Amino acid sequence: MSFDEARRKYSALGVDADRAIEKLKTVPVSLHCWQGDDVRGFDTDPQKPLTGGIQTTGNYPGRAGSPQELMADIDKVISLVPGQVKLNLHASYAIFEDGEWADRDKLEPRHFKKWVDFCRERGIGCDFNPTFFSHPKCDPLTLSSPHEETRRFWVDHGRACIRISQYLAEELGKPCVMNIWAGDGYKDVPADRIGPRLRYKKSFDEILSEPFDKTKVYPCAESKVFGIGVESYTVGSAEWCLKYASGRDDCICLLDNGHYHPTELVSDKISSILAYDEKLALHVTRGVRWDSDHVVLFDDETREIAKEVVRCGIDRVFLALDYFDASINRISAWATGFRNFQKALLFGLLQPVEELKRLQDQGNFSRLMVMQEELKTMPFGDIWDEYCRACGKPLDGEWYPLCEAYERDVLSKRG
Ligand code: RNT
Ligand code: ZN
Repeated sequence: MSFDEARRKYSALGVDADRAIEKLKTVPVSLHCWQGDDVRGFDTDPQKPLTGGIQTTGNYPGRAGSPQELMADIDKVISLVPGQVKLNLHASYAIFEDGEWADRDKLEPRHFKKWVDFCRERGIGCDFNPTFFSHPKCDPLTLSSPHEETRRFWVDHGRACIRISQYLAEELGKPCVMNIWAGDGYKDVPADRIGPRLRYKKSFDEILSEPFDKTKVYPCAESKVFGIGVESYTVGSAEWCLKYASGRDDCICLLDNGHYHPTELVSDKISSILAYDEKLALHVTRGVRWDSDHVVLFDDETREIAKEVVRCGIDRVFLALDYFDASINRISAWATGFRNFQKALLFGLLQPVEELKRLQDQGNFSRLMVMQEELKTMPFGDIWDEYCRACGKPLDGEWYPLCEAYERDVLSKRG
């Protein structure tokens, strides 16, 4: 069988393919609920524009328009991908019942009960994100607003989200990563750069003053370089988030690889942060020329990120996907990106790490280059197929027809 042959070839390099497969099965990767409905959520008018410097493009039919549809779609994705899925929710996906509605500063754990039931039935954990965008209270700033009433509203939202994250972690018995990202910034050259950054800091401090169990809830700060309509200045810059997280024992740096200048590489940032901090969080995406949130591919940088995660300690990094493509079948977009990141992680786990390090430390850069190049054409696909089989999930070539059938039977019937 081709897997045995492939396993033997890896074994000759000192790599245990069975161990790589067993390990990857246990590594949670957060699946972002927002790919299913173009980041619209359920708590405000779905026709309103997306704000906060992010945008989806495309109008492919079949977008999920209700919690039931989104859950069905997530189930479909889970059936198509190998690995340990975790759900990633935004606060805007609160589920209200019996005509009730609560604004973001008043959200309660019970508004996420349906999601808890969903995750519990599937044995998966849940991560969470306060939603500081697409809402009338963005003035347009949120946590850095000079208007105290606005700032207070968003701090109260953040604190409500800490309570919800604590609830998710407790109910599901799995840690909840709570990521704080706000698109606060200015289109044009600001006159005061430090003022908003000081208010942002004060707001983060106030949010994190809400009590929570540090072994269950992991707040993060996600930085950004710029956004649509906020091209000149972003309050939560890379430096701001690095400094903020490094100054506290209850906040983690979150790196989104779409949030840097196009020649900067997140694969090279991971080890710098892990040289200081115990934990790190990632949003894996694909920027095309800018933070365009294209579907994650099995490309060089995704593989390099995965290799670094493995080498620095896969259990030290909270892994999540973050992209949204509305121009193709959304289930396909979701499954393609999730499968590709799984592939990248498996590829990383199949590197003869110790041997490569030894070559580097010996200064044997010729041999190192040859070996790194040859590793690219090892029979990786056979190990990948075996991993999919071990997870009881469809192989490459098998899943897309199932996606097409779902489009025909379900998505195409949506209004
Ligand atoms: C935006 C950030 C952020 C969002 C999600 C929806 O640029 O990447 O993480 O994509 O929270
Ligand atoms: Zn992100």
